[in-house]
Amino acid sequence: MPLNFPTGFFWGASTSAHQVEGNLCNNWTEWERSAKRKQFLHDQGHIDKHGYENFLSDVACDHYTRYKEDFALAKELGHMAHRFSIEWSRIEPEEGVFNEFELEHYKDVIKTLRQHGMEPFVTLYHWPIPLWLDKQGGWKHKKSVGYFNRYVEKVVSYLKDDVTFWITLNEPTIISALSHQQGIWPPEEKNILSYLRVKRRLIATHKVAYQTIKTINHKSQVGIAHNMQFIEPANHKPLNLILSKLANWWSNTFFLNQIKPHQDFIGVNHYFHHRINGSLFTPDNENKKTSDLGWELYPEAMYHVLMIAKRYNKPIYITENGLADRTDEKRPWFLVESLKQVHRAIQDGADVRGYLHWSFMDNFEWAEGFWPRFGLVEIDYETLERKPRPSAYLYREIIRKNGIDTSSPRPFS
Ligand code: IFM
Repeated sequence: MPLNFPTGFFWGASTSAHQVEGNLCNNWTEWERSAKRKQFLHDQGHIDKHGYENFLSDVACDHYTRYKEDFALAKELGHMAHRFSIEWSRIEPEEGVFNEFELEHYKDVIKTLRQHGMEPFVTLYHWPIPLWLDKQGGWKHKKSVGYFNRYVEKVVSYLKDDVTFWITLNEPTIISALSHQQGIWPPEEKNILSYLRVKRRLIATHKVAYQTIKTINHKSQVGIAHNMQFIEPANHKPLNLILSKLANWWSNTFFLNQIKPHQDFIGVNHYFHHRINGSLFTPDNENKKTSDLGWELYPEAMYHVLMIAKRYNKPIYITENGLADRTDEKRPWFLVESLKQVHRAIQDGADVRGYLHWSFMDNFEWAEGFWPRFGLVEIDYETLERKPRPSAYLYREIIRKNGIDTSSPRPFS
């Protein structure tokens, strides 16, 4: 039985500037090159295992110069939409100084997408910040809301006629936690007060940016890409029920509730499932199937997060979903099974209007570097050759049919 998706459903993939463009100068590139980071990687044995280059974003996929070739390939692979991010440090390399050349670059990126019939989903902040802001304390600085708004005003005014879908912030709950609570990402802070302050500031940042974008073009559709996790109790013990509710509130609904009137759609980035059994920090997952990063592959979780998103009565776009799978043995199975769950959620009333796979191509996976391979398209980092994986062709078939053919199940190997 084929499972058909709604007419006009957006099929495509996502990337972000720092992970694919190359040749950047921002707080992440500085952190990647710092002596402290190098020492850490060395002490942990990561350099022996993966090589130091793995941890330096450097030229990345050189997407900055190859976007035309990449979009031609996306078109050939049937994509109808593409999510990418604009790099703040390119647009405003010095405080208050805007680079027209870079604005024109992104205008051409969007024009190229449109020439190929692809709808751009444009992210304004996908984690790195310009060095001048970093020196002032980044998101901890009171003025960061206004700084971001000034950048948004500049970019959106420039591109207002070319873009409908704007994503102000990518996964604000994740960047605030990993950078300021867990101390894994720059600036490596483990300070609960900083964490709460940054999270609160990102809420304000989104609200202000939302108003700015809508004022510039009221037809714009504005939201965030929110990391949504399926959190469930492992059993009926009251403690697990309470902890699950608490974690679900903090990770999934708190941020969305705070910005409720300031979003035209819910952008869902989905990767994780947590079975809570006595602890908020050590989930008790079965992990029957896992990705190359050891993350559990549990497609049913997609259904549950979409049903949470449905409560907001807004259109939903899946702005990220995917897995690290170098050999592409698991991706076909994961893709089809996840899409079955998307279909199920649509049947149950979720207004899902698009699916953007993470990622279009292999890229720089933050602290892990280049080794995790998330791409529908494989990158040979020696030659920068692009090579679609088999799952990219499977996805093309799904897009062509606007649905999944369940009569030929995909085995999981
Ligand atoms: O690579 C990231 C992306 O930048 C944000 N969402 C999760 C992806 C996989 O970890």
